[in-house]
Amino acid sequence: MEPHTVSITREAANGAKLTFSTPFNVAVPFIDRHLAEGRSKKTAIQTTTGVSVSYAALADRVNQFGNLLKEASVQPGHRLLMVVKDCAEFFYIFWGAIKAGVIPVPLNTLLKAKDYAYMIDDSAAAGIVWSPEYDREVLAALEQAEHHIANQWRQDDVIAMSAAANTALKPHPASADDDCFWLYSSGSTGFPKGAVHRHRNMVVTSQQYGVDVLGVREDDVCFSAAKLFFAYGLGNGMTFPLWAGASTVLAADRPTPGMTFDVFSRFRPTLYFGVPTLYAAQLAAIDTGAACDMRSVRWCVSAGEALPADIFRRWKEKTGTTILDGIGSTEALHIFISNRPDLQKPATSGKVIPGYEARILNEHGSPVAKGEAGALQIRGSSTARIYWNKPEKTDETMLPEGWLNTGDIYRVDEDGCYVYEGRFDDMMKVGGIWTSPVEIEACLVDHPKVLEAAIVGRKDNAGLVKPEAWIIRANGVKESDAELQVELYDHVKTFLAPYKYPRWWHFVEELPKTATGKIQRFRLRQ
Ligand code: 3UK
Repeated sequence: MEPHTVSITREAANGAKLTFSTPFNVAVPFIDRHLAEGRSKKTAIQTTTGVSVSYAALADRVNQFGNLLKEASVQPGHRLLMVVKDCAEFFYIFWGAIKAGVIPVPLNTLLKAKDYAYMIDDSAAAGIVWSPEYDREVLAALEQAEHHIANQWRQDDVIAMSAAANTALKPHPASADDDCFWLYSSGSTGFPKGAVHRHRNMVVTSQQYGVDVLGVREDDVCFSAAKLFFAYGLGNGMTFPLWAGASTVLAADRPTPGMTFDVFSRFRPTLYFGVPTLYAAQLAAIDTGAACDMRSVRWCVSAGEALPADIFRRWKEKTGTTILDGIGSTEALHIFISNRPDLQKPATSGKVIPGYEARILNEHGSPVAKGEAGALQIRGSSTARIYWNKPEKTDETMLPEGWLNTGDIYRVDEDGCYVYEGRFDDMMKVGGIWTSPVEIEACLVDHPKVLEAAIVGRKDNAGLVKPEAWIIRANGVKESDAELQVELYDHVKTFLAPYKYPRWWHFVEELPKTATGKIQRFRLRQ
């Protein structure tokens, strides 16, 4: 095989079989291949701020950024943290790093200084790039962290510097199984875990889900409301279109109904990727008269949390398009069980995607009886190798023989469709993003007027989970419930990512506890 290539053969039952050359650097098939295949002039990226980037320009900018890393002595295997908004430069930085053998680590741009400080220390990164929008939290994190990052680059400066670099770069001779990039996943204790992904993993998800399930093709225009720093957005908005030689539309601003409707009419995307909370907000906007023209869209996709059947039906009725719900995870990189263009069952996650296997186990580790709920494990060739520096968490999640413990409770219904039944831990998905009750509780208890706090997930009117707070006031606190609520709301908004604030507040005299003093969240939920 030619270096840095993938061969795809078909197996009737198992979908595509992928074989990788040695050496293999995944930047070559995702970026450089398109020049050899005649797509130099084709638009790879459009942005809502009017930027348009061809495949040829993309390849040049990727090489320049890779060369800049070499000039700065960032070595193969070193980590490069990215706190970068959705923009063309995200691609140059991410792929330039990979091509040079450096490990890019895109971080959630909604986080706060203490979160970034943790990741700086955990990754011991050699470099960090951030968009100017995140100056405040990133600069504070660089102050707080113990690890000193040698290369601290504001996005605009480093991109300007790289414009002087050579536009030719030899790919670092990695192999398909080598570490390629990381994505942090939130832990139930509030400490994020860096999932270490290999060079082959983005090829596997782009082919097995992107091409073989969704049917992404060269003339598609992808638009992901979920940002690139999520595994979901990274696939939707970057690797799927690049794999197919298609194009993507990037928007840096917050995904609101207005912003997305504007993108639909200006850019005419053919594939749209959202999360249930946004579909619910878009439907509410349509109900109050907002114009949403979806005629260009072939399929809509939903992931991150379960899509309520009611949203599926109303969306189809109001927009004429179908939402394909699928479950994916940061650890699996993308969707592994999904509804499909030729099979949709609302209120289920659909069926296992060819190329993945799934099993549902009971508390003794044996397969459950037909139709019973249990622990969902999956196996496939896109799953993360380990969590960085977390051997115990790795052992709980990355199991022998390639099985991945999802932490989800699932059952299989009479049609063979997978039905989501909840989580084993107390983790919640809020707007499709992991939220730890422990982290919100710790933040509330830090406030001098709070003695104890408990957070549970509660469903709102659309059937989507949001945090609900139960608070015991500290001794002598005189404020009314309403006054205290405002104060605590401001406190949480200051110290935690914006989606983590409680939507309902209760001030109580005591909290239900176990004999060992652990809060019984399940009793508060009832
Ligand atoms: C939950 C779902 C029911 C489930 C993701 C698509 O969400 C993604 O990754 P995360 O690491 O979270 C994974 C967890 O989220 N979940 C996701 N999708 C669904 N539950 N129905 C769904 N459709 O608990 C899962 O374990 O943030 C989604 C692609 C890539 C992703 N990383």
